[in-house]
Amino acid sequence: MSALVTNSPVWKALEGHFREIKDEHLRSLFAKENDRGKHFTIEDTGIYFDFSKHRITGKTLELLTELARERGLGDKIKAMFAGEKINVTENRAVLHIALRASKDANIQYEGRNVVPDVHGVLEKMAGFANKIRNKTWKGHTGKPIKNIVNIGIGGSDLGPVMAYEALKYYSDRSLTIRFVSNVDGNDFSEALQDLAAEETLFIVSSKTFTTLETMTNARTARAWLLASLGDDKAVAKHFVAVSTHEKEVARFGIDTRNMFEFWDWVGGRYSMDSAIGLSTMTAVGPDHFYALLDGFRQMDEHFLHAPFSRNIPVIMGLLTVWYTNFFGAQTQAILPYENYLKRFPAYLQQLTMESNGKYITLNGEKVNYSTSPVFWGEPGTNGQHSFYQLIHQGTNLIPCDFIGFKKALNDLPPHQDYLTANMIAQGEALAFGKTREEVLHEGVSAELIPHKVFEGNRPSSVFFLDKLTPQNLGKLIAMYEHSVFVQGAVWGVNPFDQMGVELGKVLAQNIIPELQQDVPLRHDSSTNALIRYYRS
Ligand code: G6Q
Repeated sequence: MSALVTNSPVWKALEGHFREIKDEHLRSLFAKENDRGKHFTIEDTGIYFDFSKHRITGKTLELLTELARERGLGDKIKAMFAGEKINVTENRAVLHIALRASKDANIQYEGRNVVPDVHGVLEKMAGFANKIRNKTWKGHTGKPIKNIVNIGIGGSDLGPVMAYEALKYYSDRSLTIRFVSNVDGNDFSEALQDLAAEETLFIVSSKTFTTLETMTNARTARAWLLASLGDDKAVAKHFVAVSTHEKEVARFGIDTRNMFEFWDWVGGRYSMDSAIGLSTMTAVGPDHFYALLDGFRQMDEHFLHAPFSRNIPVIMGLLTVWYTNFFGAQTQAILPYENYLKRFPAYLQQLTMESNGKYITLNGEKVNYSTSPVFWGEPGTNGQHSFYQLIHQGTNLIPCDFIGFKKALNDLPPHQDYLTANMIAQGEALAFGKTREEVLHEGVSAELIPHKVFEGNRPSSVFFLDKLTPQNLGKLIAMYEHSVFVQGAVWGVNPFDQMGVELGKVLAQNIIPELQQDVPLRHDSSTNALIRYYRS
């Protein structure tokens, strides 16, 4: 018998329940239940999570949490925290939770506690970050380092970029921090064009240290440095590496004493709080980085211990399943009302879609249901002046995550009030819309009425926090990491491999020599023609 979730009794019950409530409007759900706006909220770890504006009832939640139990979510969470090799297709443990474990924790992997290793690397990172920040790390000509350029891609870039932008307020403004990811040389050229080599240090971040884009950029960086400083010895003072592969790092010519290690039990997209966060720590300082880790840890503990019905990532993950598989929603919008979180949606795209964008289950069966929706978004209020139109009146149902903060980092009255008012108003308008009667009452002419009516009944969550601190950022990231885990558990896929990305890493390798030399081509007629066009 197939183990697909669609065959489970609770799934069948959810299908029946969906038929009962699918046409119910949020207006009527709120009318029926006076304190719905309080009832469907969870306040924990300093996050106020309002999920009352979702098309659910108490019964929906009961069934969804029952589904999570039936899918063994509790055991799966315990297995992850216990260091079991739950990434079965790569035969690896999934221990990003160990990256933020407290010093006295004991997390066993293959018979040894990994926590001392984690803290050893954190201390080494702090030593490096402090030397850069207090200007005692000198470049080849004796000048202190003013510019840090992180070279990495995917999981070795998106987290660091997002965190740097998110925590810029806390960063040392005497340092210039840049990121180069794309193999497109324009990325490198623009990032480096106004930097002096003698004041620039490259952090080459790559788990494997073999990724085409990163190694190409790293070699170009070395050539750029040597063109200016002219001495191979300069490399040791201007390059450090973050990797799991000591041999490859040495082969590149980086002194392995300047290598910051992480481990194969940390997935790329789950690695921003490992040594991959070296640029983040250098920018904001070790204390803020430790506060970030503390935020992650608080959410880990909440996820591990809170009952499913009060568990923020569990409810989030189950809501995504509810809309994806029952309402047929194909996308979910991430809308932070905090400009410093402008790269947060891009970061979450990788975390969510690379994790659960899979049609084969852990049992090797092909699914007969949708898995990860497309995640996308932009900071509010900018999005309101562009794509929100489609969310309000388009033909797709798009559940929205609003993320807001009570306090602004740069307090410029009345900006924060206006920003927050917009966030709250959008959720209200999406849920309740504007009826024909209300439009009529405004004296709108008859032919315009259908255009000005808003059906509403469009769901959203609000995540409200005090202010954007490193700690709160850590909580938000861990919250999404764990909600992705919940979705993966229900869908029965492995959120921790990335065969599609691996494919991309080899495909271009075949074509590179064919672009560079006139060799016989054996592809399809379209691919052959494109290669010939480039060559010509
Ligand atoms: C992340 C992915 C992928 C990876 C990059 C960079 O989960 O596996 O985005 O992070 O391909 O890989 P390296 O760090 O090995 O260069």
